[in-house]
Amino acid sequence: MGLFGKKNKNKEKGVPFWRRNKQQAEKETVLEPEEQIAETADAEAEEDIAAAALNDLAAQEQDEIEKARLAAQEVVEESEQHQAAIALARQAALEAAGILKNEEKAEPEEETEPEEETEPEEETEPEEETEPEAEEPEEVEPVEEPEQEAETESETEPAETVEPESEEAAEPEAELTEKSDPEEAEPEKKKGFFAKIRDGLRKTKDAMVSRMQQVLGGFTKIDDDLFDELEETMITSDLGPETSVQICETLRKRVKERGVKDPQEIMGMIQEIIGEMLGEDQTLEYPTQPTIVMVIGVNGAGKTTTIGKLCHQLKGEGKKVLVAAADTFRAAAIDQLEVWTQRAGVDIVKHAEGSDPASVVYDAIDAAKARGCDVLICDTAGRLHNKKNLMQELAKINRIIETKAEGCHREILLVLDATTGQNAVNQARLFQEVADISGIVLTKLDGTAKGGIIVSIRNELGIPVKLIGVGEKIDDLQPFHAQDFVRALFEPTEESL
Ligand SMILES: Nc1nc2c(ncn2[C@@H]2O[C@H](COP(=O)(O)OP(=O)(O)OP(=O)(O)O)[C@@H](O)[C@H]2O)c(=O)[nH]1
Ligand SMILES: [Mg+2]
Repeated sequence: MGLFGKKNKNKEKGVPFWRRNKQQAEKETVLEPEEQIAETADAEAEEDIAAAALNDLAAQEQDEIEKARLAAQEVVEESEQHQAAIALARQAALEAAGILKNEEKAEPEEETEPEEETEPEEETEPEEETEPEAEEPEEVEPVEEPEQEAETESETEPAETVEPESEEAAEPEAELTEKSDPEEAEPEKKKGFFAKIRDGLRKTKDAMVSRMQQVLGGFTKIDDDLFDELEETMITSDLGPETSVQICETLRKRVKERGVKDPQEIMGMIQEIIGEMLGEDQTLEYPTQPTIVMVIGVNGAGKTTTIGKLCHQLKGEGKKVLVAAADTFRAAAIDQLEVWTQRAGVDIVKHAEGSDPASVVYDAIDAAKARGCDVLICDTAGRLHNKKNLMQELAKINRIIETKAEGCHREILLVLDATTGQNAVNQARLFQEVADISGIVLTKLDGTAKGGIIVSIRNELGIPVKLIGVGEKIDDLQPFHAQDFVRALFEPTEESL
């Protein structure tokens, strides 16, 4: 008997529910054993069926879940395999292009982006600004004992943190010495100044001068089309629109004045005009003791490397050099600079990472004076995205230099990466607004076809290019000589050295 049958039977009674229930209960207690057994068996069978159905459902669900899990796992594995394949392919491509090394080096620079995090430190600057002397006693003590200071600093700095950096950085140096030690070293030296620039500018020559020559080779007479094509070639070879237009205007005038008819004469005239645009050479000067050289520029432009090279150069000239590690923001920046100073054999003044850059400069000026240094070179943190920070930091360092090194000759060198082409010119414009730039160091000329920006920097911004970087080695920094630059670009490659 089912459940519904029981209910119906109870309703037929027509008595109050409590009595009905009671009667039913009594009745059930007096059921015949067979009847009772049958009813229990029915109920159990139904329960068994329901339980089996539930079990089936659960098993199915379990199967589906397992299937979905396996499918998801396959997708993940496939994607991992793809990622690994992509990474391998990328690495192979980079190695083939020979740029993996550079990219690896660039990584830490990218990491420096969260410089804005350092803002809080800058917020604390005002207090220090007003009382820079407060820091002086602690810092000045070692300055009076110059040799000790350098030692103390290197002692306080955990050697372990320096080692990895120096190992990494030392690698290229080892490579360099390997390259420069053997017989190759001699021809390398004999190659000389000019040949090095010429080698460094090879790509720029191909992109700029060779293309201009191609244009001129396509004309038998000088007309507007020739000037138009020349102008276009100049613009696309990183001379910049403004400078290209100016060069072509002057060229038109001179062609007319001199009655030039042969397109082949044009090349010499362009060389002449560019040479004039570059103006007189201006080199770094060190008239006071100390002379203070502040090195600024965006991340990765080559500031620290340039400082290392410059130290080496100045040391070679017998000058006493001190370096201030005023890039206290980027992780490992101080260690990187220290490796360069060790290579060059010059002293460094450094504080802990994250400390106030102006106070490093403050101490370094004291140290430079106390040690009778000829040149104090200050490394600074790369800045671009945050003009306000840049202004604040540079202004503060400037104030320190003005008060602490009054009367000392100052050079503010803006380091620009030539591979960034016209962007470098824009950077120079930005920095010009916040600093009194006395010269430009154009780095990485060796790896770029965009060397033409030297002309637009000089012509459009009026800032002289004082130094050029033509490689990563310690002796790959050269004073900029406009005429050498022009010759290296325009004169035939076959020219004897
Ligand atoms: N090929 C070439 N590479 C250069 C030259 N100058 C610098 N580099 C490389 O450019 C990279 C960045 O140089 P850094 O000196 O660290 O640049 P930075 O401006 O100090 O960078 P931040 O400290 O991050 O602001 C390094 O890998 C250097 O080896 C150069 O003249 N030629
Ligand atoms: Mg640096």
